[in-house]
Amino acid sequence: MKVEDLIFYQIYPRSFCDGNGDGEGDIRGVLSKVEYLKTLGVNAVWFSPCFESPNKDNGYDIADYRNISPKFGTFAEFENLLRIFHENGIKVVLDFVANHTSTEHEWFQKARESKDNPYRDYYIWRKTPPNDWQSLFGGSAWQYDEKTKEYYLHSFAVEQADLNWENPKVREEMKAIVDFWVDKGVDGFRCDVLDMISKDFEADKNGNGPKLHEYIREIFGRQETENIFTVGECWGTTPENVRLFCAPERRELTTVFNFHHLCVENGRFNAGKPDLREVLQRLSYWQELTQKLGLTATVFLGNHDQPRSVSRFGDEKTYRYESATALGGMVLLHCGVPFIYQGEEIGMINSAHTQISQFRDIESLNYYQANIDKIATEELIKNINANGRDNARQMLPWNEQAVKSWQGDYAHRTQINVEKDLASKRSVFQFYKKLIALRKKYSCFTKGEYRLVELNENYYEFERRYTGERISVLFNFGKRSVHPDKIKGEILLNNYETVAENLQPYQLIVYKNASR
Ligand code: ISL
Repeated sequence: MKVEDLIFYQIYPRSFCDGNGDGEGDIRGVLSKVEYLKTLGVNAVWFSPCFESPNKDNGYDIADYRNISPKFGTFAEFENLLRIFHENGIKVVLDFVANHTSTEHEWFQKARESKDNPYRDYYIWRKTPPNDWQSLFGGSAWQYDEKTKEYYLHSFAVEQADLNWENPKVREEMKAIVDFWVDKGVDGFRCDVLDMISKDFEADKNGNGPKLHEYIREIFGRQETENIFTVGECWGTTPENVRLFCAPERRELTTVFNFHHLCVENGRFNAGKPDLREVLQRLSYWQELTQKLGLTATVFLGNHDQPRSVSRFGDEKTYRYESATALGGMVLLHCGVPFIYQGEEIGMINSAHTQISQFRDIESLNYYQANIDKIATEELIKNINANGRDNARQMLPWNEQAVKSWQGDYAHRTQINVEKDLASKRSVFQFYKKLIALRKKYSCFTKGEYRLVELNENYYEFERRYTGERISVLFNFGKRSVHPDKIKGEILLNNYETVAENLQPYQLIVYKNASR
């Protein structure tokens, strides 16, 4: 399968489907939903980490890279899952967490035993903190370790120690892990915070260091990894380093997740509504740029770290169906590899918690603790409800029956669940299915050129062209109706039943060979 034909669906294993009723997702659950994924039409799945982990950061703190978490299932069950996915034409991409391990990983357990332990240099130790780097989850990134009286670096939780990629042994270990899974038959990797593996102490930067590209080539530029798909999670992307990561002749990555279009809020926990126009403007900029450079882009509006896109960019109250479907159109009709995050296909919205005890995520809990004396509790809860990572981690509601869940049950379950959506006349799932079918039918979506036609306060129009095909996508992203110039053409898709003179709130229309 060619890269441009891939249509991804991200599964967050702990919250996708619980097959044994213990309140956590598992392989049995995933396998019961293969038909669901096939019906939707996706042909690739990215699994967030499903390895052994104490779950301080939900699996992003890996204790054993070669073992499946017993909560998720056995190794044999995983191999079976892989086989079944492949038989059904679905590629499987795993999460590769290369910047850090859990402090429960045996490398770290040994490293912390003594300064001369052979594993000591697998991590980054200093007598005193050499800088004031902060953990992305709050507080200093340097943690004092009593036993050997030195500090180790942890860019995330205290229990996630950063690996020392300067050490060739670490790079050998990482290559062996990649090869282990490639040998098992997985089709690729999503690489967690990949741009952080090379540090730059001199320039005082915890990432994008001078050896970054060299390290990536060392791992993924080999014959063993020639045919796999790789996507690097890279927050600090610039047009120049995106070219370096993705130019095929450099043998680094297939593509990257860059986050410019999602960094539109003023600060991490700001409850204000972001400006969708700004999001689309940035998305459009990166579309044009990757196209100009001949690189593969990714397109996504959510993942397991982001609030629900409908709540964030759409209107979850009055126009949930319209905004969910139109945002789906933004993900599936642009240029590059689309990633649907679980639950988007039924228009899931943010949860509305009222108490801090309902949140689970370490980032949100740390934010709460750090601000409890400065900001009123209601305000803190409002901010976490709007921006916290638990929003994306609610158990996917398959039907309206309440379930036991490590997250607590989804607050909107009776209004929003798969069964109800599928039975509805206004089914978000059915619209996603149509979007995917459209993407598969017209090569201009997979191979075609992207051209921005118009972007103003609440109206976005772009065109995709390939040989004789020309398709226009019109999106009114405001709550007012807008009146684009009269347009004629064959309507391929419309998230309203009618086409009035004005585009209705969150209306998305796709025209073939439109003319004015
Ligand atoms: O989630 C965030 C807020 O939007 C980020 O700060 C996040 O930590 C960053 O996107 C890096 O994410 C990745 O690495 C983390 C892990 O917690 C995230 O779930 C993962 O996607 C550490 O492994």
